[in-house]
Amino acid sequence: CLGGSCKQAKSPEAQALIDEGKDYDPAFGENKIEEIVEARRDLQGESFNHQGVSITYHPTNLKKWRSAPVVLPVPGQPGENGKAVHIPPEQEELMKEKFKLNQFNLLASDMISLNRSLQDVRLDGCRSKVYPRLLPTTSIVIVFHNEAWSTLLRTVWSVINRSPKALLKEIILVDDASERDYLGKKLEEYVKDLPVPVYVLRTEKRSGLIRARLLGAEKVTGQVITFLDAHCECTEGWLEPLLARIVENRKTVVCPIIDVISDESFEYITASDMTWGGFNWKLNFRWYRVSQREMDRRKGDRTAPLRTPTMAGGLFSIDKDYFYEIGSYDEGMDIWGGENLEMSFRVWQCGGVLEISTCSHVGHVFRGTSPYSFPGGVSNIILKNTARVAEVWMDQWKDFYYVMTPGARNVAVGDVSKRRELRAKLHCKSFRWYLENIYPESQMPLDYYYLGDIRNLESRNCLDTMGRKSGENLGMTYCHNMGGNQVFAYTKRQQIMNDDNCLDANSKNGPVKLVRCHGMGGNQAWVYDEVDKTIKHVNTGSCLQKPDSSDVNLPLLRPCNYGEGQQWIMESDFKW
Ligand code: UD2
Ligand code: MN
Repeated sequence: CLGGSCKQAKSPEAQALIDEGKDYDPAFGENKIEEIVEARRDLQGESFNHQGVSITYHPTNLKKWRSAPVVLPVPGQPGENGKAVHIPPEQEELMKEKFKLNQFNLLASDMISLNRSLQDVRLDGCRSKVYPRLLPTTSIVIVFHNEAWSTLLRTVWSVINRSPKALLKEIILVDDASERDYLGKKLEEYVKDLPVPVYVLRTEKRSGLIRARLLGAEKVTGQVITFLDAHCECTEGWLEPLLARIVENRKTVVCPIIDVISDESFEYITASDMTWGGFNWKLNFRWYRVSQREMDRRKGDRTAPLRTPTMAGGLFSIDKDYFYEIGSYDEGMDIWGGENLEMSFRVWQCGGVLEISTCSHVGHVFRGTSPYSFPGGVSNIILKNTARVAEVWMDQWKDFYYVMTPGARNVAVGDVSKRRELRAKLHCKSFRWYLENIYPESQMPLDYYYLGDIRNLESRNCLDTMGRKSGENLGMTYCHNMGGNQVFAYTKRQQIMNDDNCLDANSKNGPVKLVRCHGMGGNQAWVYDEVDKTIKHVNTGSCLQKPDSSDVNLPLLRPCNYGEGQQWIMESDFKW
């Protein structure tokens, strides 16, 4: 009798398993024995034809197929259950010293178990979700340069501890020419005896994360590649929702919610499921609030997969064949940056889908500054990578990047012809299509009459954001012809905008403020008259006027008098 009951097994196959005695877990009760039989069968390599692609599926929702036993909190050990670690005052000096090595609190990280326990942070609706029992296998690819031992191995352990064994093909660590001894032989020895195959590959010379990931991807034998940064922690149930989306549509690239592991205390802090990825005119990746449009499409269900305009870049799953079909990565990109927007635009424009699965949570240590070197200079590298994104994918909207980022105009982007050929070969859609269909809420206007500086006819000075934030006053100063804070778009929706902010006024005598664009007209609607050269505020009928002598940096809103002080030129001198 098994599991305390003496019922007959429901099939001879089930009986055979019971007789074998190995695979039967009483915790599941006898009713579940069919599942184990089925699981067994699938493990023997049954495949399934999905959208013309043959995928070998494996069982998931049987606890006994986990890669390792459930991790329980270790009483007394710092950081268990994702709690913050507190450093005693006498160790503060040491803490500060160690912080410099990786730009996070290494002393705290080293005090925490490599196996630390975490809360199950999922929404209730996620916990009760039933995923297809048959899911593809995945290989995890983690690239690193000079990563700390404890964060790297905690990433590895969190994958092992919280992934179903049958789904986890292997973990591939790619060392991008690290200069730390422990990442050599010691690492190779350590990973030998783990319950899941873990391999260490090494780049010959510093290649940057993009080419290091390409090296790792080549060795993948699973059906899905899952990329992670080297300082992550996966939580309960993180993997199944990612793989399940790829089963639905193999052209889905799917990210978890990226929770925050504090760089100060290593506390695990859940991130919002109401944010998605966007970008500003500088082509920095940024988080923004999910649009009402997308909430409506998901019928308000926060557990439903979220279509995101862009991804952060570090953490995602992608069908291995699709990864190559759609052009893997741009090998012309160095070290760090840009590849996340490149892949986001490419996936959407070339017929794929980019999602955040709100039921999958993975923590990541976000840092204030980068800990490693950028051979050739940080800004050169990032400007170049980003310029490649703009040149290949953004059509005329690349202008926004160049006007906003003066330094980028002088950077050599290198040869982008291969990537443009890829775009043509895959019959990818235009950036206009992307803005219209995927990201209508974007900071980049779909239609605009003008992009450049706005100069007063009398004073010859230019409107300038002075780098101020939303809610602060618009400024004005001499024209520098460099773009940046002096660039404004005059849009078809009657906005005058710089990056995220629009000129905004709520009374007929001003002040004129910079306020986050809302796209609803109202206080942010302006009309430029090409003949009398006025910029008129629609709601109040007042005109934008140059500052008076009492405050030379503060443009005014005044009743229209059609004098030169209210005349503005929208014709830039600068070239990009
Ligand atoms: C984010 C992404 C990161 C990447 C980057 C843009 C997340 C959580 N992170 O920045 O994955 O998309 O944006 O490029 O979405 N590395 C190397 N060689 C190098 C430099 C870095 O192997 O030359 C490794 C590094 O050790 C780390 C990974 O690449 O494991 C990502 O680097 P990061 O953690 O500095 O990037 P992050 O999180 O600031
Ligand atoms: Mn990172």
